[in-house]
Amino acid sequence: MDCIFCKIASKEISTSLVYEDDQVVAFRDNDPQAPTHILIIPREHISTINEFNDSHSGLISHMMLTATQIARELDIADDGYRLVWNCNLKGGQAVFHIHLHLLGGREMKWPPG
Ligand code: D5M
Repeated sequence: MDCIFCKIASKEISTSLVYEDDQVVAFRDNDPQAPTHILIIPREHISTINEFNDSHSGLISHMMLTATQIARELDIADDGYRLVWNCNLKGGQAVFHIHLHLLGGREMKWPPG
């Protein structure tokens, strides 16, 4: 499968790695929308969050906990940050391997565009 995030997870493509374990990889977004912009991806290929089912509950929890841990480690937790899942084209998804955006280091606007 020709998936850029699978290639990042398998280290076929190098990236600015922030964290990795047996389930997830976190790296800096190459088109940052905030001073801190990290993507947390599962090693497993899942195209969109529409595919989530009960078997993914542990993974979803782990991705969220990884994001909050990275936010603390990068010192954006106290000021505040945003976690975003984009789903499908109208949801703003461009890469079809799910990823959780962690954005911080600036004030966020609401509603998002
Ligand atoms: O977000 C997809 C995000 O993925 C977008 O912010 C750019 C980022 N991206 C794409 N390719 C790379 C590589 N190779 N390294 C780092 N970041 C990357 P979406 O929610 O799908 O719009």
